[in-house]
Amino acid sequence: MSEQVLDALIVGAGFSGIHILSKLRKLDFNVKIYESGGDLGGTWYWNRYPGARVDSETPIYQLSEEKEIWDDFEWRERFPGRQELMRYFHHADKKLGLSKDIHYNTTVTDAEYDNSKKQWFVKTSNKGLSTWANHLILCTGFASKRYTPPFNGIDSFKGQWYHSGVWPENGVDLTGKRVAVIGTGASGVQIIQEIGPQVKHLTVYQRTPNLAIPMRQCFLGEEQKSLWKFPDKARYAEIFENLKKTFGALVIDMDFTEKKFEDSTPEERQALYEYLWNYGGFSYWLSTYKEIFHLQEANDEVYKFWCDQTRARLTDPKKRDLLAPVKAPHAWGTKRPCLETSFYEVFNQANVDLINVRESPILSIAENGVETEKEGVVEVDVIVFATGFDSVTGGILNINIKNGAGLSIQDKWKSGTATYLGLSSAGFPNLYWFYGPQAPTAFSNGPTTGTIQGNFVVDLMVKMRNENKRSVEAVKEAEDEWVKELKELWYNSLFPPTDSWYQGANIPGKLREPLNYFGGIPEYIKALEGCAEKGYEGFIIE
Ligand code: N01
Repeated sequence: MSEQVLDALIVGAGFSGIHILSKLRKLDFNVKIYESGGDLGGTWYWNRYPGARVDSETPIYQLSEEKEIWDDFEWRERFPGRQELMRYFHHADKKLGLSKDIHYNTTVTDAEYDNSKKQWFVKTSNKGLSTWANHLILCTGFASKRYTPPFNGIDSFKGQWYHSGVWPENGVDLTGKRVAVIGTGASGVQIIQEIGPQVKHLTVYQRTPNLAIPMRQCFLGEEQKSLWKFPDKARYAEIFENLKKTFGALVIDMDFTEKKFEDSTPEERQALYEYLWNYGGFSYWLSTYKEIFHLQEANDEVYKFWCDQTRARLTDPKKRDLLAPVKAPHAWGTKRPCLETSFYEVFNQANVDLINVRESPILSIAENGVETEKEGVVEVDVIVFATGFDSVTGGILNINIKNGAGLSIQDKWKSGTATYLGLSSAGFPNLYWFYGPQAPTAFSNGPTTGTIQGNFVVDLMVKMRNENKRSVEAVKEAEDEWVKELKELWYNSLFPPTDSWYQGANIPGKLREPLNYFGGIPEYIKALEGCAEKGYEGFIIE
């Protein structure tokens, strides 16, 4: 079953996918979305684990250009939970009629470019559904390929086990159960603090402490809105514009301080840290000193502040040393700092144990529990793998993508990911991706980055339509230049020594390389605008 030729096929119905769908439709392009899930929402469709909520606050974390959506949508929480986010996506659907152009439960498996037609042929897992498309736009997100470590014996486990990224739709009743959680990233932190008070016994397997900071979550009643200085809707358009002038598009009315770390007194710095600590949210830490990510001394000071605050919340000396060690496990912020509400207090409960898998590695999953070197088998009823994703590149590389010469993107990127402007790759015409490799992705607000990149591609498609052009392809030299700039930014920061998904270090065997652009949103916009103003310099359009 093959559809007519589409102007564009979009893969994925999260923020980026629905923004470009709606924008292209308004310009009379013939466009569809293929989506693996059974509903809108992208990452929020799949991440249904207990306590799932976003770490970016209202009103930042939403589509900004679709006034039809935000104008009459009321967020109820400062940091919206998964249900609230799904309510937003359903509201968006009602307003924009998105679903009529979305094929759900449709996973794109293959895409092959035909040089003579100048079109992509796309195959799916859905009863042979396939299509030709002039442009292929991957909105697969940075965390769609789940990672479960290949522990021995996993198939022999007689209880239930789940990955955080594909939690059962109807939930899992963990009341009174013995549960193991492996992993303490953003997903693990949220799961642990949510289920700790419910379960009979919880054993947490930690490899690296998460340097988590308080969320200061609240419901948005009128009183709280005034307390937290929530902006009036009349200011939304201005706020959305201002966001694009800040490093990560993650904070309202703030950015990195003008004043340098070394030009501030220790008292001034302490006062700023305390203010941000009490305000909540990690995004605001991108509003202190740029030097935190470049100067070890600045980073050490922030770590010490974090450590002192956090250690004071923990009662058990052994857990305190594991969760908030005096010596930093890595430079603060070089691995995603997560937000928490009661994560540390949960470890003060008698029913919660913490195992350091660096000292006592997991040997196997036994039929009745998790076996580690020192503890032997800890018996559990349920195991939760909060072990993350083959991030940033995984969603793209999951699809068998081949260019007109038969070269796969997997082969092209074997010795290093190579993109131009973090949204296209030489040798692969009419193919784009958003919120993926070599863009500001991990250091930015998803809806903003997806919108900026989407608008760039929409303008390019309009130009091509007006000029009767049919193919656009990044030039290898332009790509080399982008990768060089990206690497210079990365290797001049404190990020490289830290094992994180920011550089592929969380997946055994994955090439360690900078996967995100650390130049900030304003510089990224400048690069895109500069390219467009110079007639899409770095692309060949034919
Ligand atoms: O995944 P992660 P995540 N043995 O990769 C551990 C976004 N997100 O799903 O740190 C033992 O961060 C691993 O240990 P280590 C957000 O951007 C956002 O939590 O590698 N442990 C780590 O503790 C986030 O950063 C939100 O040493 C093993 C954990 O598993 C990104 O998604 C919520 C192991 C994986 O953590 C990914 O977050 C959720 C092994 N073999 C996600 N392998 C919000 O906005 C891995 N680990 C709130």
